[in-house]
Amino acid sequence: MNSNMTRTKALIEQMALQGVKEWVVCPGSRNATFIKSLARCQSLDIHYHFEERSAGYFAIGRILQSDRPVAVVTTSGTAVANLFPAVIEAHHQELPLVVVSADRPESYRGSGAPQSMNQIQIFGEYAGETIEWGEAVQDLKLNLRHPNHVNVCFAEPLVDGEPEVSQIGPVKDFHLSQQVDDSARAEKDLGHLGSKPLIILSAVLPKYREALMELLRETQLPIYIECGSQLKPLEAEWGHALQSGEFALRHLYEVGFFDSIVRIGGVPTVRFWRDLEDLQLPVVHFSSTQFKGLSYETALYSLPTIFEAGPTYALKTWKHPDAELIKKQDCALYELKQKAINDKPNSELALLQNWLRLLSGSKNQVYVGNSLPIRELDLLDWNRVSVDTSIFTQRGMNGIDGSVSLGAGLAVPSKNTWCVLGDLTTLYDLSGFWSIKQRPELPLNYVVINNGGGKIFSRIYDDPNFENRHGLMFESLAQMWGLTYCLVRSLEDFKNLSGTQNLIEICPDNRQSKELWQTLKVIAK
Ligand SMILES: Cc1ncc(C[n+]2csc(CCOP(=O)(O)OP(=O)(O)O)c2C)c(N)n1
Repeated sequence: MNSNMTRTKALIEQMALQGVKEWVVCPGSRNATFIKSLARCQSLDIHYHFEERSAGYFAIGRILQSDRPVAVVTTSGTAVANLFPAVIEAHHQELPLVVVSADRPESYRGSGAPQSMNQIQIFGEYAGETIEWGEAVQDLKLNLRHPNHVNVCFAEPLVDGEPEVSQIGPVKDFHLSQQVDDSARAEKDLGHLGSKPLIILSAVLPKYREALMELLRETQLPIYIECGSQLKPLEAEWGHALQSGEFALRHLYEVGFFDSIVRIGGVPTVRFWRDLEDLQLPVVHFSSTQFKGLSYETALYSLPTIFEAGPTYALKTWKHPDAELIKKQDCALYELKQKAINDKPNSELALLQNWLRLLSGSKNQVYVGNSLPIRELDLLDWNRVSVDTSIFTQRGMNGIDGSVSLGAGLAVPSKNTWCVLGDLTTLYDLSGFWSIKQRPELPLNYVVINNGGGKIFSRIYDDPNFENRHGLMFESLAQMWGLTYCLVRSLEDFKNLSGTQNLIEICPDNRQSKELWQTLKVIAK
């Protein structure tokens, strides 16, 4: 029988063969052999966390940044269950999150013994079949287009020898990618769309960005680009990229400028995407995941299918009859929007617009959280910041959980990372700040838009019970975690920024924000 230490070593080595270079360790006793062994692996990157929910989202941030699988190892019991939200998020973004859960021996299951429960298939359909790492050393087969769950039972004594892993061979190179689908059928489906399609561009994997830029430079179709697409047109390059932002899409539809959609990338954020459920416009997807993000019948193809001759030709040669008119209308809406924002200088949108202007250099990256921040960025001139500024989002489940951690996971030494989050979103993941304590040298800023609760709901319901209103301020939070604090109530306050790791609390004038939303609604009528 192999010792606990030998089985642990074998699993770490097998994971490295599949491309796992980074581990997030959430220590307990049951996973003691991992803690001992991983500490000896010089060629692996190890992070430590005490809270599994945050650790899971931190790992997602690392996956998005590194384009590689990342493992989280936990002790037994509820520790494993706390990874559920991150597993669901990774499932919907098709990210290779690998959960390794230590377990008590099988005979304990259902006995009610401390920290023992049935961990097999705990994540249901979201992590495929649980891989049971048994007594004999096996070949490990992960499916890296999905989250994976590996469960390892350990009998006592848990640490039954010296850690055997001192060196792991070269970790396998790994890049996320997709297969090509039937391109002739995709070309045919494009042909069946209406005569005036709109392209909606959402998140795309880094490996496809360049080729997609190339293709879209030549299309004559109007393109709505989401801030999280990671693609930025240079102004002169893409004449057909809409500038006016998400608030104008419904208007452009209603005046008859498009009658169908070509979606490229992840499931879009834009409000108009939800409107499609009523409008039932025909859609052809070139998707980065298996998800359509719509409940009605539409045609779905993998993203690389768009680069096959048929679909590429169709998109490059399609003449949109209203191309020039759209451009004119889009410019007019853009000007009206800018004027409305400038008229309310202390509104949430105007303050965010000023923050965007701080990103003029090339050494920045942004993570934008759900609720209003992502909608607001989509409305602003995010595409005018430097072309090198990547914008990341968390669009699998549109959750407000785990965002502090995910942003910390994205941080790198070579770029200034900015995480733009709502106040409740920040409060949701307070333990997420633990991750930055381990990496105090990384340039990282949390921009917390404190509008006193879940203000997105005030745009839908006239009822404060939805909002969890509060009067909390974030200065003492910054102090607790050693972040430099800066309070922003007006444009001038941005001048007070300093420090390597900052918490910038933006307190907008809620009355101005509300009036601005009303004005924008009128403009887009
Ligand atoms: C995990 C999770 N719980 C609840 C929700 C529902 N929800 C959507 S937005 C929101 C409020 C967010 O408030 P805040 O972070 O302050 O941002 P704001 O709305 O003010 O922009 C809530 C609770 C969700 N999306 N995800």
